[in-house]
Amino acid sequence: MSEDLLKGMHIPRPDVFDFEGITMIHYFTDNWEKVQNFQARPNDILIATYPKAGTTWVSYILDLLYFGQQSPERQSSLPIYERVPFLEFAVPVIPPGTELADKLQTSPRLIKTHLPVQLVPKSFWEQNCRVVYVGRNAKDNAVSYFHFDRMNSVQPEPGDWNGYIEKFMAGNTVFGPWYDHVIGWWEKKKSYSNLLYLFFEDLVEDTGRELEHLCSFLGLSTPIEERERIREGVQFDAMKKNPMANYSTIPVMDFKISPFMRKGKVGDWKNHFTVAQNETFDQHYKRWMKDTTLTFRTEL
Ligand code: PPS
Repeated sequence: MSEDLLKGMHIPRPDVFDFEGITMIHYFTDNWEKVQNFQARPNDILIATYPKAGTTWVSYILDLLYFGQQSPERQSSLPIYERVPFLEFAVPVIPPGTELADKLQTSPRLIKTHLPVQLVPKSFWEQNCRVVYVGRNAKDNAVSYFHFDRMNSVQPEPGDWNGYIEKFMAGNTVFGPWYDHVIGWWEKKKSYSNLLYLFFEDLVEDTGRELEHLCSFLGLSTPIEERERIREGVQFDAMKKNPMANYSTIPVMDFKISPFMRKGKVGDWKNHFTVAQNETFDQHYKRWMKDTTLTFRTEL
């Protein structure tokens, strides 16, 4: 599709509805039959996250680990959302995620999803695909999601921040409750060994260490110098400047409202939560998370 056509395209804000027990919008369910019947291949790598947990960061890291040495044209002209198709995405600004994934020429194919574990197409499990899950603490995740919903017309209107936290706590943000998402994938890890569970906070704390972690999970022996180059290339400031990684080429986001690469910090929630909001959130959090061994850091 030509850039001019894309710029003129009006994407109406969608309504939410219940879909298989989670809050959804039609942009992620319109292609559902093809999503559910998607044929994964044994060497596919699925990058799974709740929205705004570090998907693009890990996608770009994996892309560079596997294909960073490929042609300079690829590095300068193929945006991340085409390198790593978003499986359930069905917004008429780019081809549906299933189609982009089917057309990928690279091996392994890197595929992104925000689906909760129970809705992932079964072929990924049947093929024993490797899965990298990224979790981010609920407070920063909620803040990031709020700003994303403000600037992205594919998402429902977020309303004000106070109402948004209520919605987040009630599990009514798109893709359902953050709580169930992070726990569902955490539980999956117990029965499915091909799953690496990473944390956004760990990536911020020591990207190099997490890169090593990824390489060992994926069985990659990327030379140290190359790993160091990748570590530098995926720092927040570098990615923010990089049009292939910062989503500036997709027409549905208004960076004047808020950029995709917004802050990239742990603890930004402190600039948003009032003391009262924080207390209510903490109490609610304890109830939802009381039965899990999963813990998150809200500051470093
Ligand atoms: S999406 O739309 O769900 O795919 O978004 P996602 O990529 O999961 O999350 C976007 C947030 O991740 C931050 N980000 C980074 N932080 C630090 N370093 C790097 N390299 C990096 N890349 C992306 C991005 O800034 C969003 O978080 P916030 O808190 O809004 O800044």
